[in-house]
Amino acid sequence: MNTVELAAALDAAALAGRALPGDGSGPRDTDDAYAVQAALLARRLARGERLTGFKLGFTSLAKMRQMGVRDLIHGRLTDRMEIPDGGILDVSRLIHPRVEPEVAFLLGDTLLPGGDPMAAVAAVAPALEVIDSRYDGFRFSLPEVIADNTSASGYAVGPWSAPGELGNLGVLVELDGRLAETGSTAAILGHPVRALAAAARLAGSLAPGTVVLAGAATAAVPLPPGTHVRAEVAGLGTVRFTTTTPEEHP
Ligand code: OOG
Ligand code: MG
Repeated sequence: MNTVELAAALDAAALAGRALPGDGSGPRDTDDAYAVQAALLARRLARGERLTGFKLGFTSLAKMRQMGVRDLIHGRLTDRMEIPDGGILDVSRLIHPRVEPEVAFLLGDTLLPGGDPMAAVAAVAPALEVIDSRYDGFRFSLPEVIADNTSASGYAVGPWSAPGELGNLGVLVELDGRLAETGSTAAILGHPVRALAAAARLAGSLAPGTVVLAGAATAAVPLPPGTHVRAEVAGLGTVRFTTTTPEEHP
């Protein structure tokens, strides 16, 4: 398949909630893969979605180990992917969603490569990312996951606060009040600010108002229907949402 066909196939899989086989018919290399990702986002923007953010993936060893992939990847966030803090996530059209705890940065100024990336940051917040690979069994090559907008599906951001120390904050995720994963923001490239610097380098420039997700601090957790999810980042606060139950699905 060529770039346009691959983007269309990934888009259709996401809309239908049906996985594609990771059968090697995907993009050949990472350049190819980012071209597919761009074509996929262009389709969605043409349908009325609006870009809201930039995300990094595989910034922690926990995630690299879980997925068997070693390189930093990046994707885009849109307004349609926003989950209100304390709100409901409709999981009826998701394939095999997982959730992971993250740190979010809100840019107050243009973020450019070089210099102190925190100078561009207006606020920070605890965040939850929902990922849902459009590839069967969450198994993919590096080019495939890049083309698939790095498995991005949704994100919730907790209360924004003025940036303070971020280097080694305790992180936890609970499902229905049961502890599912614990970690530290130090798992994110040693310090989440390094993820921000990487975002600047990879994006070239990011506009004020952009949300940057630094990447998961722990492995991702399977996200069933009818579940209350809560993440806490020590010193930053809490973010939560609830997934719909099968009875609520049409
Ligand atoms: C890719 C997404 C990785 C992260 O935070 O590391 C990611 C995947 O795990 O399918 O979002
Ligand atoms: Mg993530």
